[in-house]
Amino acid sequence: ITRAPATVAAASDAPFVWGVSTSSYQIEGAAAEDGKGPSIWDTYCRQPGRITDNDTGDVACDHYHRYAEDVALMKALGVGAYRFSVAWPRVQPKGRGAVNEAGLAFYDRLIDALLEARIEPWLCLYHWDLPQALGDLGGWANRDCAFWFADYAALIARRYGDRVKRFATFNESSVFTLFGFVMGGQAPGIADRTMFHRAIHHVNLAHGGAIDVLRSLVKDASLGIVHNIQPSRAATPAAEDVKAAALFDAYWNGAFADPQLLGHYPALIADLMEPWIAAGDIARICRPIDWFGLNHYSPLYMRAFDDNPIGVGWGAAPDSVPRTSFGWPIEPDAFRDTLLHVSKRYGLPVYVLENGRSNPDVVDEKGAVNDPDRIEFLKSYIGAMNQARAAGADVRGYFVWSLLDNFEWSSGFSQRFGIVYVDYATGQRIPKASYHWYADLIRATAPRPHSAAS
Ligand code: GBH
Repeated sequence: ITRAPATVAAASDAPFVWGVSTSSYQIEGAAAEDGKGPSIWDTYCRQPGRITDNDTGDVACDHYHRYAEDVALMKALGVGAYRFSVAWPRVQPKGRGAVNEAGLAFYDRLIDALLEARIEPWLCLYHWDLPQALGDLGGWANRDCAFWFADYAALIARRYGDRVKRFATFNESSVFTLFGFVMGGQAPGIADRTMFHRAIHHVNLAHGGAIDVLRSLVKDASLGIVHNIQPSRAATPAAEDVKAAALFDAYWNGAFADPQLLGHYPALIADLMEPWIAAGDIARICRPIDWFGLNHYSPLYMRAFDDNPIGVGWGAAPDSVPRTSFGWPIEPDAFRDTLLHVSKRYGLPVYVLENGRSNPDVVDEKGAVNDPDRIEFLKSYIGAMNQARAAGADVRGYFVWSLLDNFEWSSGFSQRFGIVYVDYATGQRIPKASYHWYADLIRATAPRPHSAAS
């Protein structure tokens, strides 16, 4: 059989991994089932007006009950890996103390099904659904949270470390701290600069502590962190906007990755962080890890803005830049540049753990979902990734966000990011055209170990 030539040339002999990503609160549902405790997102969604149409993740994709079908979809897709997150309050309802066996058993079933399908599980410990009981104690603004997180990491390591080797500590720490404590739009939804700075530091401590725990408890562990790195550009040439974009860059791109991997806070925020740093903290935070997980969608356009705790707000991209239906700029060149930047700055193998776009997808008369815009987007971004690889970026994998349409945080179910359509009324899954396109790409580029020998 001859296929179109692979669009991906291997930059090295290391096998390149194709995957898909999801997160617990966005797909699982079963928000109060089998002993799961509430998370700060369960609480936040119940505050009227926070979420588009006042949607919640109570049911979402019902993945908690339909995980076997979702694993079958991934198997047919041909992905080698699946990144998911564990809902901390599902396995430890109050975030510390008693564990919930029924919740732990769910991830056993999921992991076993993945292994059976020969899909490598990539387990992320934290994708934003903090147990509400810890939120009540100040959440990430409370330094103790870092140590509760280490205990949770130990629970996960002991339970799944025989079968799971790939672990990430946090997904997009800059996003959940900035949106949660500064910009608005995410739980806990408190605008407070001091809490924000404390949260940054405590998440960093939690990361370092969890890395140590995972390293000591999991044999042959491969450990990483997931950051959303986006160039922060000034929305206008005005000096105050240029300054605002630089400050935002320090928070968004540097406040976590730099201390974790380089051992210091970015210069622009070092003085602000100083009051929260205790002796020995930087050494606790900066622990050796094995890879850098990169989420990337678009560059940022920022401006000076008086009315929030850091004085930086959202600007707009130039009119000439095309956008998704979510309004996000489509700029694959920025992705290429970001991959080169991250690879060089941190010197780690890079895995793209999220990339994709939302689209107003609909089911047509034939029951199919055609999403040519998403295919175009994925083509151009994967093309940009390959340019970065050809230019020397050590990129080892690419995961589409997302396997399924899902609960898009403050936008509720109004934004569809899946390569599989979900009918929320019935739970029915319909693979979109982009799913079939991605399956073909994977088939055309995956290493075929058996054919080489003959
Ligand atoms: C990720 O966050 C999350 O990890 C995931 O849970 C989420 O579902 C997914 O992406 C899709 O949103 O208006 O042009 O300035 C993404 C964080 C932060 C990315 C804001 C885009 C600005 C777009 N996003 N960002 S723009």
